[in-house]
Amino acid sequence: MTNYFPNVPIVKYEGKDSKNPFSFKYYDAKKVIHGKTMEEHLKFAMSWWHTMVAGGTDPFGAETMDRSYGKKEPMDIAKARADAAFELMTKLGIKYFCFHDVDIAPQGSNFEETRKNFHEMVDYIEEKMKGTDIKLLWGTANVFSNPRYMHGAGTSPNADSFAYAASQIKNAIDATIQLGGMGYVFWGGREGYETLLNTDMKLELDNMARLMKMAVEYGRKKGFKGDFYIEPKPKEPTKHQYDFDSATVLAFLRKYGLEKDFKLNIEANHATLAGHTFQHELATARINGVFGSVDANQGDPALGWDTDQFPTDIYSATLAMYEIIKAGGFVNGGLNFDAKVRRGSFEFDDLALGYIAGMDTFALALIKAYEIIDDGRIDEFIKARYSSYSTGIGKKIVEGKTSLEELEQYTIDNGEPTMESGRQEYLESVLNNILFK
Ligand code: XLS
Ligand code: CA
Ligand code: CA
Repeated sequence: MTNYFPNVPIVKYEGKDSKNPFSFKYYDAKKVIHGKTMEEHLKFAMSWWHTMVAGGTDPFGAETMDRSYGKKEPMDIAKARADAAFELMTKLGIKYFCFHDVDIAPQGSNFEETRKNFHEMVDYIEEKMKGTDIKLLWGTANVFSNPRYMHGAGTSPNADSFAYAASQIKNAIDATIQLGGMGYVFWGGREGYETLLNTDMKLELDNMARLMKMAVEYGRKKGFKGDFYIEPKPKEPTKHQYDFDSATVLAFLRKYGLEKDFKLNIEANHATLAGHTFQHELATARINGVFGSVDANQGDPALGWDTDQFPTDIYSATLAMYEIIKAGGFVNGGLNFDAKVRRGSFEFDDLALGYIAGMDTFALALIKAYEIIDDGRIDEFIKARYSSYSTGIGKKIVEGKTSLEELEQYTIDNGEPTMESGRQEYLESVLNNILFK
């Protein structure tokens, strides 16, 4: 193994009383909880872009982190990054990774050259995967950074940009299949608009669906058995992103008949940008049968943008795990840390410490979510709250066996409803009681 992270040991579970920063306090990979190991429940993944590539730039400043691993030539840097990625994943016990095409290989001077670099790096990574149990969670194409996508990709007014994006997506699907990935993500980076004064919204959405249909047809033809995902986000970079939130994406999928091939990849920070909680977005996906995968990170409530921080909010993470368990857990999906260290956390050690913090947060969240379910007070309360639909007139409503006329007669006979408290404060205290016991 390479030694790009000399201070980072093979990180082990040492329990909650350990003071060793390079140890897990809650994540005990092989510990069985409700019939599955923590590792199987959580399916942690590393995001290539934030971890191996991003150097900490922001609109006001240059990179603070060197991610060239002592190499000069673009292909040498790409290979060193792959070596470093496998070292880090091995040391942290992370078994999955996710990437965009542009993350793993340098751009050439034209499409063909870029494609050649890309496939060379896919082969390189395939080689690295051999002899490890590290897998690809999902692949995707970056069709938002290059200037040719300034007006969008699938929703660009320029058909040549659309075609370019389609070509990138084709190659990224090929790579996903080659590396055995079970997911392919569409995050609509610039699929949205700044002003309706220059936008044909209907054509843009129709075209986006056309691109997705072609991707499904191509992927299935090539033998891809996994899930396609849309990752909702309400804004940033465009003012209005078309994939605003889970409910909006669901309506899009159903309108264009894509709901059988697509599920959702829900990101915590995107949920909060949409004015929802992470739990709300997961619950919406769950009750509509489109829960797929998760990008676990968090925003900062005092900042209105996508800060992609490693998740440490145990309250939000626990309620997210509660939803994920209720959705039946991950099948093809997993828990990708689409998270980056802060610009000031520029040392290599910080990367490992960021992942340890995030993995421990979700490990504890998994334990606590099952405690909530086993405790039963919250689920029983919800069940009891709707018990009027199990008998009498409520049962008739649910079974579709009544009418406005009958309900009117019922109301005349029944009079005013007897109301019951929603007990929110009590339930929040139950949650605290379980979290901090
Ligand atoms: C950006 C998105 C992006 C997707 C993959 O906000 O989170 O990183 O997950 O393109
Ligand atoms: Ca994401
Ligand atoms: Ca994000």
